[in-house]
Amino acid sequence: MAAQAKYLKDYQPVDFTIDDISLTFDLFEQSTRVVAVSKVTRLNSSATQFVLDGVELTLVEVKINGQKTESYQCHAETMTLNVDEDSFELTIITEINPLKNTSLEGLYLSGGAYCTQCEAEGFRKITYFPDRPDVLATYEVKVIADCSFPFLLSNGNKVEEGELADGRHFTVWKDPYKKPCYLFALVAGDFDVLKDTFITQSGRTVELALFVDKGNLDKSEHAMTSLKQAMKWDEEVYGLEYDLDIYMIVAVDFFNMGAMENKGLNIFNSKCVLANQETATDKDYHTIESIIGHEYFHNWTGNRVTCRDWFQLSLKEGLTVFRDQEFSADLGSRALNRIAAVKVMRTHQFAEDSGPMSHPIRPEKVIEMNNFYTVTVYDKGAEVIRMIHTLLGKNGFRAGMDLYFARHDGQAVTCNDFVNAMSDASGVDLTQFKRWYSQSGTPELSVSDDYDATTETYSLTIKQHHPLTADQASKQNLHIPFAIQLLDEHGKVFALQNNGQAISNILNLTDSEHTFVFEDISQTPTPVLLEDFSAPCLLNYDYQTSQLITIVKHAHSEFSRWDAQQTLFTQLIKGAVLTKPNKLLSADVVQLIQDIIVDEKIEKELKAELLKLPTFETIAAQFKTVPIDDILLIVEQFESEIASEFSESFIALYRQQADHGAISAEAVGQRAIKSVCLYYIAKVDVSEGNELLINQFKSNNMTDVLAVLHAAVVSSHSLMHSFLSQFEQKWQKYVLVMDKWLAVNALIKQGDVIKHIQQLYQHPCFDIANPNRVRALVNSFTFFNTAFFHAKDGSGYQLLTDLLIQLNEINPQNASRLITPLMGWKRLDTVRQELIQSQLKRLVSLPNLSPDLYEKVVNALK
Ligand code: B3K
Ligand code: ZN
Repeated sequence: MAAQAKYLKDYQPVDFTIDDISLTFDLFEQSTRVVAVSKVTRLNSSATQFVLDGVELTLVEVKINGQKTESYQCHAETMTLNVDEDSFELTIITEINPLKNTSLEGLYLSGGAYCTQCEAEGFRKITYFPDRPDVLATYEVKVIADCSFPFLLSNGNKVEEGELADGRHFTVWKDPYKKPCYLFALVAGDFDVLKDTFITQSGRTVELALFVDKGNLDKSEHAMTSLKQAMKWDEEVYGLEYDLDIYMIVAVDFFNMGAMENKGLNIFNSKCVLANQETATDKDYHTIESIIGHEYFHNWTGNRVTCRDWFQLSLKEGLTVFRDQEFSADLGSRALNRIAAVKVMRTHQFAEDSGPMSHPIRPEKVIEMNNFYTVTVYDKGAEVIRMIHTLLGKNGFRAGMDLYFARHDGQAVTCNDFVNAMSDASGVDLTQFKRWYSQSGTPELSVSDDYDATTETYSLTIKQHHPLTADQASKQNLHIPFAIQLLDEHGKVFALQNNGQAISNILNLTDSEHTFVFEDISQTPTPVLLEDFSAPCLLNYDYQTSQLITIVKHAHSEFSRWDAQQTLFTQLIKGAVLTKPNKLLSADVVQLIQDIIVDEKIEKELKAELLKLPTFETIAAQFKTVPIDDILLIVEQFESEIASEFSESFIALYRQQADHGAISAEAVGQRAIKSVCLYYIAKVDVSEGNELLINQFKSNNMTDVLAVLHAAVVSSHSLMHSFLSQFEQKWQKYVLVMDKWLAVNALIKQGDVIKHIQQLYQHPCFDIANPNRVRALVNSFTFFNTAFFHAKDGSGYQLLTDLLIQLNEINPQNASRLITPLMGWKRLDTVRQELIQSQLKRLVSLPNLSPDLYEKVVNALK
């Protein structure tokens, strides 16, 4: 039977709810007994059947008010209980097999420790329960296990513990806050613990505990520091205080996502916790800070106020991503954080929104909910919140958040409830704005302008256009905040005015076309358009190269400078794909790059960004049919020209960077510059450059070491093999670092690349059941080894599909995430289209295709 779709329009409140549940887990690897005692209340007096979800459970017994009953029916994924009381106690005893559970959803074993993952619909793999987020209950949990598992953890506060016979022991946990079952968590294992405390703004002391695999305490400090910073930030910016006496984080190796915000007991992928200078890059440090913050911020946006149904996922995810982005921006560089977020949008979200899985941030139709933890729901969702922030201003937004919590604390609500609180608190009309929640696709904004020197007026005409998407056949105009700045030739900003009245630099677009007129503009201005990426849109404006150079060199906004550089390089590459010139670098671009290299005022990390070309996807987005081979060729040519033109400048710039080996922003900036220099230096295999590579490879800092390894591999440098094997020798026992090695190996561009990757499947550190290992190797290949993944003999597509067929049985969620690079096949040339289609057909014909892959493959083949 094909998997069934669910629709937002069909939402119905529950007939029965569970207000309180007591769970007892008697943990055994292959047969864990779960006793669930629930207080059930009938909400709809005419209902006589209580339907509970349950998957892969062995049912032992059902009791109503303590009496064994047979008055139920079990179906494939539900149990229907016949009921004639308004409130009763329901006892359900089930058995589950954590060892066999490779889906990493429900209760499973990770490296010998028991742990759980219940979002979105994993609680049904633990016991029969109405597994939906609008059933809010208080939980008491008893965990029983062998004493070889010293730590037995669950949500809330520990209220009891003790010894039992046969070398077993137990703990009892009580969570005073009502929560949906997706926030339930249990962990049992042996760990090292980093402890700390945090004193809240009201003076309460909260215990903090970070549980890591034995021997990893030296890699846990950064996560703890990040947690304390997040707790403080949420108090300062939103007045939100933590509400339990203890906050626990457990790091596990087998995890499908980055982390999970279970109430009081976050479970993290170890890769998003563990870091020290030797083993983690500066980017890893940043990721850890942002994910620790993200999960902490969920305590209010997600846990205290949760989602009514899963279609509302962006209610908590879009908002929480926005909050974690602002947290990182306040802690570090606002511009760099914005650049990173916009890269994600342009590289991944735009592609998703123009492909077969296009969906609004509040989807309307879902087969497998796990397929909707997407860049659209998360990152475009965060952009939508950011636009609300822009429209309301800082104070209006804060008033909206305050009202949202005042109205909805302890409830399961909708995106509409959130937007209503925002508009009610601020008085800003968000009626048209709400369409962002229901409309998919990337809006296209076309801008034209006109300057009249005699009247000194400048007019800007902006049109919004909404291309149709796979999921929607009609589109409406959106309310788009369009930020601008007008610069003179030196980068000075013109005041915006009309009729003597100041005009805000945020223009409100609501119709298909608007013309804005600005007076007192003394010379043809250079417009900075969609400043700070004020709306998640594509922009069409016919920039002159000289205008872009003015912005890159003179704009005050660091983001705008980077953005103009991206536009400049993208335009250059796009033009070259069509004309195939012998030389790409014109004199003015050479001058610009040289100026950037020597400019000592530019912040270092920004300088590094300004010296990189746009991502493949950013360039590909410029074409209806993506000319893969041409883009690769031109990018390669462009980079080689930069590398040889500036080879001495890069070496000089490199030598200016002192080696600090620390975590300060300055040190991070220096490493970023050294990395970009080495990237170009490695392309010119000369002895002076090679010396730099060899020296930096000896560093004790992973950012430095990985930069060398990456530069050597992608340039097929003569030192590549030596570096790879030295790295492997040194780190073979530490899997998280070996993930970096796997990822770099997947970028090799020489010899039989497919065979090389197949051989890596056999490497002692590789484990197909571990999502980190698989993603490190395979995503790196499919996303970044573009030439070989898209090889015209189809071998790259086949390699991925072979793996998906295996993973379909082992871990469908992971399989479904890895299929992304095959989804956009309609935008490729006909040869590749056919090759991918034939692989998708292999998948669709599998007898046991999981709902996860089914939903994607069927959409892709439509
Ligand atoms: N809420 C979790 C993600 C759950 C994934 C379910 N497949 C992590 C987060 O967004 O914070
Ligand atoms: Zn989240």
